Amino acid sequence: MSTTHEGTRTHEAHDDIPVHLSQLEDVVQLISPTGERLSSPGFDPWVDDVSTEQLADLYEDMVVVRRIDTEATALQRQGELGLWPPLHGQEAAQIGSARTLRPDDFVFSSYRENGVAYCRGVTFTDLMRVWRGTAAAGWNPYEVGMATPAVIIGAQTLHATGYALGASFDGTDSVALAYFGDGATSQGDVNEAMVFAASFQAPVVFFCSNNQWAISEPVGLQSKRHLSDRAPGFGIPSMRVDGNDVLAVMAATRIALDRARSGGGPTFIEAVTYRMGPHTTSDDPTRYRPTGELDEWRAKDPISRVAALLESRGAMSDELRSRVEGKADAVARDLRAGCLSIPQPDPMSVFDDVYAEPHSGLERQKGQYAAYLASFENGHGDGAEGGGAS
Ligand SMILES: Cc1ncc(C[n+]2csc(CCOP(=O)(O)OP(=O)(O)O)c2C)c(N)n1
Ligand SMILES: [Mg+2]
Repeated sequence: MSTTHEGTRTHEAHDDIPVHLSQLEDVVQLISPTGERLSSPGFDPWVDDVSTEQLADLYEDMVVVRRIDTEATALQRQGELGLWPPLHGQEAAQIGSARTLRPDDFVFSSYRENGVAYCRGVTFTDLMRVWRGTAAAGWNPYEVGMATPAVIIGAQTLHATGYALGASFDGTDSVALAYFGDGATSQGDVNEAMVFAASFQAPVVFFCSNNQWAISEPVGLQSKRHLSDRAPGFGIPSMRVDGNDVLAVMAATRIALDRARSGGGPTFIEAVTYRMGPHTTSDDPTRYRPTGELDEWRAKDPISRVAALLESRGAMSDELRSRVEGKADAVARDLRAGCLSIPQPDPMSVFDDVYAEPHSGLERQKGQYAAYLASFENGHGDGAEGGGAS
């Protein structure tokens, strides 16, 4: 394997890579799991400017985002959300990458990048809409520079590549960043996007959060090599970083953004992380996850290693702890209030905005649904007095 002066990998053979890939071997790491600042010559210059105060801000972001996740999970368990896809464990991958973006860059994500949405300025109410089942899309993408999440695995990589091409045709240096999972790399769309991006040198960053699982399928089953090794076959340079290390993620994303902005085309980043929770609140990982794996990854927690680094620099004060806790508490309160404030839409509005023009098939379905709703005592089909509560 070789590494360029920028720290990115070229496409030489890797015959020594083990088949079981759920380990942190062969990754770029700038903060060890126990909080030591490690050196990596190709990556250090890209985060030299990150001061201890900024590191504390990244720590705050990660704690807040974990709290968003915990609160949303509680809301789902309390019947206020239909579903929630937890990001617990993936905070550094999301914060480290999203905090490097400019407002005029554009994010295309999967359903799990709720921490990225937080960084882009999506409001808590908007974040909750789809999971509460009250909207098909929660926000206006142009207001925050982030498309609404794709549930169709990998589809957003095509959107990102197209957007990136458009940005370069417009003569801007904005970059599109596509977030997707390890499982998505087996999807046709992702492979097509990489071919297209390489052919036309689109300013797009492919950010793969390898959280070791695609629902119940381990990454080692779908790929016998590191996922980052796939990209060079498309002519796309790649990096494999510790996705639980906020600085390594930040450095890699900055390298990729810089290349894209300066006409160097796409980059693939594999952020090696771990999904500590279930796939969604409908999943039970104890049915397929090997015993001990969770504990193994708990020891590599993205938040505690930054806390340890801050501690070693004498920067982990009671004041910082209470500031961060206060912020997380406030965010959790706002998230809950925002969720509960979302009005129940009129059931018939589900037919709005599906087709540009009305047609007989739609009218027939509307009639059938209206008759179904009318068959309930309150005429709303939800058993609630007046149909308002959920
Ligand atoms: C095209 C398509 N196929 C299958 C699914 C069902 N599905 C939902 S999530 C998922 C696994 C995705 O795994 P990964 O890409 O690793 O992302 P993660 O959920 O781990 O973040 C699958 C197969 C889907 N949503 N879209
Ligand atoms: Mg996955």
